[in-house]
Amino acid sequence: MGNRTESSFFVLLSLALSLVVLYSPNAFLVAANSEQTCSSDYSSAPAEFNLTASQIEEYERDGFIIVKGLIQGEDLTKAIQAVNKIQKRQSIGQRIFYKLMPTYKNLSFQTWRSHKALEHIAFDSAAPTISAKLMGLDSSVDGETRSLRLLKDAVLGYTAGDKGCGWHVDDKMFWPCEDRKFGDRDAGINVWITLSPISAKEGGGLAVAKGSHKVSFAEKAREVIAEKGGLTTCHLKSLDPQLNANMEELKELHDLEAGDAIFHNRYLFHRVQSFFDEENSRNKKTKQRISLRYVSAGDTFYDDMGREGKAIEARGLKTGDVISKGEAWFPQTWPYRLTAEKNVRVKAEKNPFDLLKVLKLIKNFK
Ligand SMILES: O=C(O)CCC(=O)C(=O)O
Ligand SMILES: [Fe+2]
Repeated sequence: MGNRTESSFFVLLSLALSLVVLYSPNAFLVAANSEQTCSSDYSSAPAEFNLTASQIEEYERDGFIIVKGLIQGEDLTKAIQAVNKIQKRQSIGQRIFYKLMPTYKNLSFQTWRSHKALEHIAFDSAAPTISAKLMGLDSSVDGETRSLRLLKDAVLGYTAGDKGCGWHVDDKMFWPCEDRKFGDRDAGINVWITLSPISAKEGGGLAVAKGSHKVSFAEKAREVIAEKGGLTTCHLKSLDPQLNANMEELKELHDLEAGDAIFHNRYLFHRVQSFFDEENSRNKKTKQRISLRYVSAGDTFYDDMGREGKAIEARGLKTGDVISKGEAWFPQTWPYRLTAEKNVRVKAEKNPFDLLKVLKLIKNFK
């Protein structure tokens, strides 16, 4: 190379390098930190977050922590717009279902696949970082860094008169994994983010049973619910009033602003808190929230009657397979998103409120 060509080559090279550093500040950091990382795998990293030792201690003891202002500004505005749009565009099947069983006015799953604002929260906010740190995934085991994957998301809107869901931990429909980690720190995390302000006095938010991820009667409560199959997930109160009363004793409610989040252990009992004054709450807006379920990549899949049909079909998933085998269907979120997974167009699962399914349900009900 001649002198001039050589110097313009280096000018171009350093320009290109500074552009890369400018637009993906974590790229080199991640590549340097993880042995398994190949920089072409790296797509983007979630926001950083410094958790204190006492937050981690609190999470282990109580089974949850509250993070104020997790989502703010434009991200919050766009998420609210997306969630309102989801509610407005509900299918006829879903509207009929709601008339028959008014559980939640707004209810939708895997919304990150079709709404950029919700995808941004699931992958780019600090939610994956905080979850990974609370689960202890940032300390390596046998020299290997563990990673975090998104199992499922849900959009829920609770309005006065809705039945919501009583004390429960998420069943296989919401959490298609084998139950192997009761009481463990890395059992998985449900990040419940309110998009509406919530007051503990008024109700309409999420109640949590403090410490229930570890108490012995929780095991019995899980068994009682599981005995009757998937349709009783929300009905502990009628199945076993005593166990329900035990859960009530652990109940905690919180005042929250839109964008605040509850990070709770996968096995912490939680329930909707209906409005204390239903009549006067009727003219209030629907309390919208999103819920993100994150699991360790090594957790194992559970095939619940083929419900995750598309993932099973595309990735050959069987009960016992590690979640990471699901690739783009259960995408990696931390320490970084994978380019290959981001570029796959994941086929959506069938709408659970498909008109035909709902009509069949009505017929069976009669
Ligand atoms: O928001 C609610 O009322 C219930 C949420 C819930 O059960 C969940 O996120 O798993
Ligand atoms: Fe739940």
